[in-house]
Amino acid sequence: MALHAACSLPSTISIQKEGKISASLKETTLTGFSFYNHLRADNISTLLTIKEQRRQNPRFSTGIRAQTVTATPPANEASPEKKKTQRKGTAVITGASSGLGLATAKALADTGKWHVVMACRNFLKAEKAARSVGMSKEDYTVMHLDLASLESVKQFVDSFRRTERPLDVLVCNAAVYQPTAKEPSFTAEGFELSVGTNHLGHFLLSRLLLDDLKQSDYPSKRMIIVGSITGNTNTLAGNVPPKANLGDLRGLASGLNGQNSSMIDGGEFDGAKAYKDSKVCNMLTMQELHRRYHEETGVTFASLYPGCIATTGLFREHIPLFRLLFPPFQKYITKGYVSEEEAGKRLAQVVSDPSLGKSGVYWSWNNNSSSFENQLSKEASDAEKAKKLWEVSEKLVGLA
Ligand code: NDP
Ligand code: PMR
Repeated sequence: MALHAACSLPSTISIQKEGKISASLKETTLTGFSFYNHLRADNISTLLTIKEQRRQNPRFSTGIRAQTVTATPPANEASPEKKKTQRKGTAVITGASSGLGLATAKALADTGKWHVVMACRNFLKAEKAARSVGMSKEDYTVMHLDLASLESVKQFVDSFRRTERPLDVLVCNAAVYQPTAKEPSFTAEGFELSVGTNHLGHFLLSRLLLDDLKQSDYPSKRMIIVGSITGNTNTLAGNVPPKANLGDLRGLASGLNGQNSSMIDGGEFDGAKAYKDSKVCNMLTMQELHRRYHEETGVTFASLYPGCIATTGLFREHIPLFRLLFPPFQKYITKGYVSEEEAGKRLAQVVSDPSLGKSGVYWSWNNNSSSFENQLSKEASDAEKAKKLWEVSEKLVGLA
């Protein structure tokens, strides 16, 4: 109830409904998944923990690298017949300086099988974050990427190519959430910040890096765009106002620049809705990529809801009372809470587990941490809307 008050939610979410909700949480779609779905055993967890022994590197203490280009050689130099199994994979993760992205980077690095390119807007923060979780210097490279600038996205792609590393997996993870903003803020090119960063920045990045992924000879090439339950109105969480709704995309089509509207559906600015809308865009984009490119390229496209990671920096702009109450609310009432570490292992599975190699899937996990293919909401699986979103987004980022 206090959380309810703290969040200034409209009274349409009644206490009675909340009571009902918490009473029936063991059931299916409320927590974002359905037990009708086929549940699969989580047979990667052992693999992910095999390399739990830390490889603390004393060179960490000698200072922070002031370059974005790795000093370690490209990892694909093994003999042709062995390289598919022997070389380390390279995974680019956007927003790896905190929360889910950092936990995923660590989980992958810990396997000893991955080199992680941490694509972050704050170089020093990312470097410190990698060290703080004990990542070994050989296992990661920090490179600058500000998704709120399309110019920066292009520069990142150029810099990445100059490293001559192959690209085996791209994880579009970074996001901003502005639930308390009264007025919109804008990206360098003048798009509303949440959709501009979470969707348009990643849209351009994924389009530009698709060619690089195509060229990878890694056994399983993947592109993952992090989605969320709150963008899916077929769940309880997705029905907490304001609900995601892209409408007919008129606001996006008119530039999302605040002159006509800063919301995709053309409505009044609402920071929480803008975030949820951006997550719908992420999930639609993943499916459109799958439809257009999976067969031709062999790349696996996937999205996921990793669970409610209530402690991350995502909620940094929320009011202090929300930040205090949200983790216990998710832990004890909704039971949707997961730790950053657990969420990182989940995303790492989507990156590398052979059993999660199917394309076009939105992954979720049940309470036993077993992954399954989840259902997206009507809007988040609307193929026509996905096509329209694709075409409008292409124009906005200068690809069409
Ligand atoms: P965090 O705030 O901890 O991480 C977000 C990351 O995105 C940070 O590294 C942040 O960088 C980075 N970022 C923000 N803006 C930009 C930008 N302009 N350019 C580059 N990087 C940027 O949040 P989470 O870890 O929770 O969020 C990660 C993903 O998980 C998001 O896609 C979110 O939608 C999704 N998610 C989160 C859930 C949760 O419960 N937390 C639930 C479902 C999905 P910096 O460190 O510099 O701020
Ligand atoms: Mg939610 C099973 C119920 C459930 C789950 C799994 C989440 C996840 N939330 C649930 C229920 C509720 N939430 C209920 C009943 C309420 C009303 C009290 C509620 C409220 C709420 C707020 C105010 N929830 C939130 C907020 C946020 O500001 C978060 C948000 O929407 O960010 C966009 C959020 C979230 N709830 C979740 C998850 C995963 C979030 C983080 C959102 C995300 O990253 O998508």
